[in-house]
Amino acid sequence: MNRSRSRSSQPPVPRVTRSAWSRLTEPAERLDSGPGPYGKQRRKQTDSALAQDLSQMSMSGQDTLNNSSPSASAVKSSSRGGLASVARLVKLGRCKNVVVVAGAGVSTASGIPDFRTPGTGLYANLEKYNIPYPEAIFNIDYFSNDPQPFFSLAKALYPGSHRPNYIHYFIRMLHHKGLLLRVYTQNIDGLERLCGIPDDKLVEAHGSFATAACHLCYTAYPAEEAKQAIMNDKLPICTFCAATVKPDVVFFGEDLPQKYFLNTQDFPKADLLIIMGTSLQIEPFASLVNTIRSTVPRLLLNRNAVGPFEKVPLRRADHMELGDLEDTVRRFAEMLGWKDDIEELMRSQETLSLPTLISSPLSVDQTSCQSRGAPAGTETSRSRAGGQRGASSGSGSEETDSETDSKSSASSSQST
Ligand code: CNA
Repeated sequence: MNRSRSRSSQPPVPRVTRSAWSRLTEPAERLDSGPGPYGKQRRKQTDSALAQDLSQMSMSGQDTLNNSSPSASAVKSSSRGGLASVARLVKLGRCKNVVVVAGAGVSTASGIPDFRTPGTGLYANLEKYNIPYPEAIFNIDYFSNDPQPFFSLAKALYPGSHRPNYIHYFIRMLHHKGLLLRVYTQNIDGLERLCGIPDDKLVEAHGSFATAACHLCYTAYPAEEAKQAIMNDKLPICTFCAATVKPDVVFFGEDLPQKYFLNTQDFPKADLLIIMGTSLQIEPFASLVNTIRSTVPRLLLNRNAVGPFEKVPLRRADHMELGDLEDTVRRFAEMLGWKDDIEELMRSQETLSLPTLISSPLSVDQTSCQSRGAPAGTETSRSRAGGQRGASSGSGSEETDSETDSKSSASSSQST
């Protein structure tokens, strides 16, 4: 992706840069991370404070996992029926413009570790990358100086070795039912595309591996060639200026893709916001959830309370369901009466579309075992969730659900 060139050929848009923030900051203050004098000041502080932020974040991450603390149990008890209440609203036809905000927790059931889960998160396992602090691996200035840590990590994250899980297909079912206005994902694993969510319904806010460009002059570079170089421990080099090429994953200090700005149209229109598997610690993405109208229900599905859901009492339209995301989403699907539909959708995608995108597909039953780490050959009651597997590239399904074609094309005309 050539962000510089796209800026010159298109109408100017506000510049929003990805940054990390301290969870000790109040949500209202977080809005200052965008353009403007306060945002500028925060951005200046951010890089120099990254190392300090790290200790603040890991401390608070452990706090929120500790459900025995008074605040955690108070928050949990105020979730007002969570799933069931929201399922009722959906069934009553009150939610027809659903926005989903997703994070790395959506893909852990596919075998991809998140960032901050203690023990298994990537940040807890970074010694091997030889970096001074975890965020350095996604810091553009650090990359400019030494791209090796990111490339080592990229080898594990490149799309093609993992497959979508039940949660991805639940999001696609929202689209299939004509209810999905947009999914905003921070994930860079491409699994939303791979499960068949059409491009016009998807905002990959932190970029993806689907394109690549020089990190200095932004000259586009063939993504497949970049992948081959990185996989073979070689540096992809810009043919124009000889600087290092990187996949168009958004680093701290880089602009978010222009498509991200669809949020200014979508969030005022939304009638339900579902927040899934994110710690809401990366700005400006985290503040998106605060831009929805206060009367619109927000549903948090996560292992622990995050962002505005850490406050007691919850906002009156807020609901949350804490626990394993895949379990929660399966229960939600059952309440909605979508269980069979999702299984059918998964079956058809796994047998018809995925094999053309990923080599040597597993059978549906094999994938359900893999996704939860069950021993080989063990049948589980869970249906057809995806899992980790060896594979080649996966660029995403072209398939669009026919019954929502009209809605898709209507919204794609808004897309940039
Ligand atoms: P994060 O900060 O690691 O937070 C993940 C959140 O999900 C945490 O609150 C976890 O408790 C929760 N979680 C994890 N697994 C589960 C589960 N099984 N059930 C319920 N909750 C769960 O990740 P964020 O997405 O908030 O941070 C944003 C970063 C992470 C983005 O910039 C991504 O690029 C980056 N990332 C992406 C991937 C990916 O593409 N799959 C993987 C790792 C990191």
